[in-house]
Amino acid sequence: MLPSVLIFDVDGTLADTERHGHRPAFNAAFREAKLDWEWSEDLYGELLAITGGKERMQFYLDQYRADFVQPPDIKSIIANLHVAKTRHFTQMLAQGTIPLRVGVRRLLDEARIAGIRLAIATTTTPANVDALLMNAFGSHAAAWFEIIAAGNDAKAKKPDPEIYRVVLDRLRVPASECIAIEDSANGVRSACGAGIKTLVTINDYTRNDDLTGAAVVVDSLGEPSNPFNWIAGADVGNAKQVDLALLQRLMAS
Ligand code: XBP
Ligand code: MG
Repeated sequence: MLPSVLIFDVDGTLADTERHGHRPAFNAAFREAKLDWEWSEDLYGELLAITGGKERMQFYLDQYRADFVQPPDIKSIIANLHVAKTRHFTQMLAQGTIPLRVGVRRLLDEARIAGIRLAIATTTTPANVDALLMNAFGSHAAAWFEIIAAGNDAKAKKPDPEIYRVVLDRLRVPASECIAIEDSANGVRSACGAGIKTLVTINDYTRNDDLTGAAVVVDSLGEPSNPFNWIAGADVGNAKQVDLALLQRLMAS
């Protein structure tokens, strides 16, 4: 049996957006506001423990900047910084500097041809998803996804399962008919918490994450000319890429 629905995470899964996308966009917003906050690649790896850009900035101040006296209106300062950060991030996407990960386009095409329903479950801001889809696939791509659940669609962000439950509710499908595609521990906890079988494609920021609960872990969705490496979980046989045959095998495992 094939899954009826594939639910994709966005950041780190569809594209490697964090290191060379969100991180420099945050830094650009900080510079613009004349703040001496600068997130290195290593520091950003630690900050990724917290999902959501506004939540991540607050975490940084609380945990790393005891020297910064937080004014009473810190929430609105962070909200304004986040608006600027989203502007920088979407501009970077429009410049085409952040490519899709290996195998993403191929798997989306195969799923659509087979009539598998598609959805997105992400903690990122909706404008970021729109910009990513628009720049990677063109204006018609948002319509490929029946539900795009993002940002404030869930009160509690990943690792809470709420965003996946929102998708299941709106699609009116049981978790048992879906497969989630994620890249991180927070994503796995969220999808598995909603009872969804989860395939993980790790990236450089998440390769040491605790991915307990994932059905299978690979290092990309793979292509015939650029096969994935199996990391953990279900036996994938001789598979070189995540395709419909492998999804079918996962559903049965
Ligand atoms: C990734 C995130 C997001 C982005 C930043 O979530 O944690 O916070 O880093 O996005 P996912 P915003 O992998 O679930 O897509 O700044 O728009 O919150
Ligand atoms: Mg992710």
